[in-house]
Amino acid sequence: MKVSPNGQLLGTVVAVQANFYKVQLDVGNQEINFPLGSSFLLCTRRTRLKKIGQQVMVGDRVVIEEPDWSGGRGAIADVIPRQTQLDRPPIANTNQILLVFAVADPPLEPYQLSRFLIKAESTELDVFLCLNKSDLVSLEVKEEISDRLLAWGYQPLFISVKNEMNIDQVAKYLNNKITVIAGPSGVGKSSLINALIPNANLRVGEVSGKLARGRHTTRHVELFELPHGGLLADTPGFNQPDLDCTPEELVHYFPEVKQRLAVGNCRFSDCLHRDEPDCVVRGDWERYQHYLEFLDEAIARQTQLHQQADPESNMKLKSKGKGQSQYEPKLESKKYRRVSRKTQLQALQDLYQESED
Ligand SMILES: Nc1nc2c(ncn2[C@@H]2O[C@H](COP(=O)(O)OP(=O)(O)OP(=O)(O)O)[C@@H](O)[C@H]2O)c(=O)[nH]1
Ligand SMILES: [Mg+2]
Ligand SMILES: [Zn+2]
Repeated sequence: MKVSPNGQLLGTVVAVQANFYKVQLDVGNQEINFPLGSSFLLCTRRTRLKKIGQQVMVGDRVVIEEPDWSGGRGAIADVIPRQTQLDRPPIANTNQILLVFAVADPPLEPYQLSRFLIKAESTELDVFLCLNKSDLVSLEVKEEISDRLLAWGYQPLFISVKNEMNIDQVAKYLNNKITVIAGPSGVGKSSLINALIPNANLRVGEVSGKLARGRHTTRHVELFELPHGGLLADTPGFNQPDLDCTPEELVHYFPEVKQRLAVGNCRFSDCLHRDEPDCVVRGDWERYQHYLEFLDEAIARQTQLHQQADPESNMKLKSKGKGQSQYEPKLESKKYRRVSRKTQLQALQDLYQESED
């Protein structure tokens, strides 16, 4: 059992059930004998924390007092400041996103993959792409996919849960991190977690995202402990995540554009990379069409938001013909409001919300 330098007992909240917090204690060298044979304590939250409005969420690092080893109980006395925070699902201290797609069954759809990648990148957490069901396609097909994604700025890891291919590589990547899995329905997310964590026992082969549709209940979130350290959360699959970044932010979520912007600048600092002169982003790269489509969405959403918030909007939608429209400011000052990191993390939260709505 690891005890902090000043003698505190530390752990991580892995599940919240009513007013109880399941806390996994840090494993260290100072042994404390667990009569129950597990390193979990079921904890309550100290009144002091309630008084100061300190919430405790899954993923929180906490200080435990008054452990009752025989009863497996304890009390959370303090919450260590969070590194990151997602509200949907509520998970603190997430380090990275493991995006899982399948090479077949369901078929790999570039547009859908692109959407998930943009959504994941917009959280600003690290993104790692795994392509499952490699057992279903030939080496040539894998090479084709690999070349294509490399041009997008990604190096996917081909895996097969069925053939136990590269599962150890995934495990290595997850080591000692808090990871959230995302991806469409049926690609094998739950199967992968079961392969990584034999006692997770997640249900496989059901369309899990559909079950919660139409309800706004917060999904039960649980972090599963990886055999060699680290925690992993499953999410229900869904097929079309909403993008909610601003038009100006969007381009930054394309790694292949970062390369272009590293060697040159557009003439206008507020270039949206459509038909502006001297634009270094517009051009012959595969996902440019995706960019344009997502941009239209981002513009339409922003316009709608502003109209809702302020009927006498300071923004106006200007039609550019051919079904295109451009969002133009009447007042310069409001256009470039900084978007906080928290707002950006909201994007990942929406990954989950959509499966619940
Ligand atoms: N051929 C093949 N099938 C697989 C592989 N991994 C998983 N499957 C199958 O794919 C189906 C869907 O797997 P799940 O793990 O339930 O998929 P999921 O991503 O959790 O789906 P949702 O919970 O709906 O989001 C199941 O029938 C699995 O047996 C694989 O590597 N190869
Ligand atoms: Mg599942
Ligand atoms: Zn440009």
